[in-house]
Amino acid sequence: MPVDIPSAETLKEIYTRMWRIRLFEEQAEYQSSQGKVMGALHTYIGEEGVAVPVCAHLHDTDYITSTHRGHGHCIAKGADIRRMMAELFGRATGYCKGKGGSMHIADFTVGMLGANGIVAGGFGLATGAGWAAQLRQSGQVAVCFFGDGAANRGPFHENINIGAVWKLPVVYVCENNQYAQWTAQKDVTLVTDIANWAPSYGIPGVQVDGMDALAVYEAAGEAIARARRGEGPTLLECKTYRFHGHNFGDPQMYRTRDEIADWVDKRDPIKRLAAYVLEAGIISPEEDQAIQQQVAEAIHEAVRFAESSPYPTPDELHKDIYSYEYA
Ligand SMILES: Cc1ncc(C[n+]2csc(CCOP(=O)(O)OP(=O)(O)O)c2C)c(N)n1
Ligand SMILES: [Mg+2]
Repeated sequence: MPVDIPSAETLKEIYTRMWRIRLFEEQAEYQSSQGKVMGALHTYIGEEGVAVPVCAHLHDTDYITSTHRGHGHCIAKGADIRRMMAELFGRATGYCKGKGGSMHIADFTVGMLGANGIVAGGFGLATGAGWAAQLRQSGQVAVCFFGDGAANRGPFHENINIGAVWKLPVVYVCENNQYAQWTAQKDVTLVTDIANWAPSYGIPGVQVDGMDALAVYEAAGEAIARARRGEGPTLLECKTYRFHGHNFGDPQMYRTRDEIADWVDKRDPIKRLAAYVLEAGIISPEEDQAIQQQVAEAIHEAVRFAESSPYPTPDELHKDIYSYEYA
């Protein structure tokens, strides 16, 4: 059992946000099956125990960078689910005016610097945000969420190295769900414990059970406090599992039903936190029901908001596009 247990208020908020991710994405998958969602959809279901307790230590002024699997990060950092749903529906009221879709949602007002379709694309952004915070001496921290697959790309090594040398206030959080698309991690690297890379760059590497929100809360708290003290980055590896396919519609031929059932039935991070908060009397069974109901209602409201919003007009096509012309 971790030593650093969140306050009852924080625990309720963590629990609520984990449900918000789960139900938002179940709804998004349903809406995808109805042809309402434009573009690809990668769900975070099963991994809620990572982003939510990490972000519980952050202020709106702190930064996070995300991945192609970004809804969980957005919701954990406090983004508006109505604008998120509208973006998935391709509507003008969405975060990117309906022109970006799931993989480009950002909300600078809460420090969410963006989902990212480029695997390992968040490293440079988070490291740069950390560098800017250091130059400003603002006390802000940047958290870079990334997958095990991203750890096999160059930006992982380059950014962690420079972050370590410059003692930047960045925490690199690996969501090691053991698969990159349809490829098992063990088939493409002999270093399956990502935290083991940390000593190569002279920083602490910490490994934690990513299905245990309390353990993640404690480990993230230490790493974020260290970054705020100016002592530099930590590489925090959270072992986790995505319950659904890589993307919506993935037939999942690369892993067995038994393996999936083992994680879903025995290690669901929401069930696990529910068991703790109910047992400890922090949330009563009635409150638990009320939380789930309120979250479900808010998500239905987000769907109504999205459906009743207009599509972007054709003249929006060439707006918000940046290009540089060489002379
Ligand atoms: C630079 C780059 N290469 C390949 C892809 C295609 N791609 C999309 S997601 C993905 C797997 C990423 O795996 P991981 O980093 O473990 O994240 P997870 O999907 O498991 O959350 C790949 C290879 C991409 N989007 N960008
Ligand atoms: Mg992965």
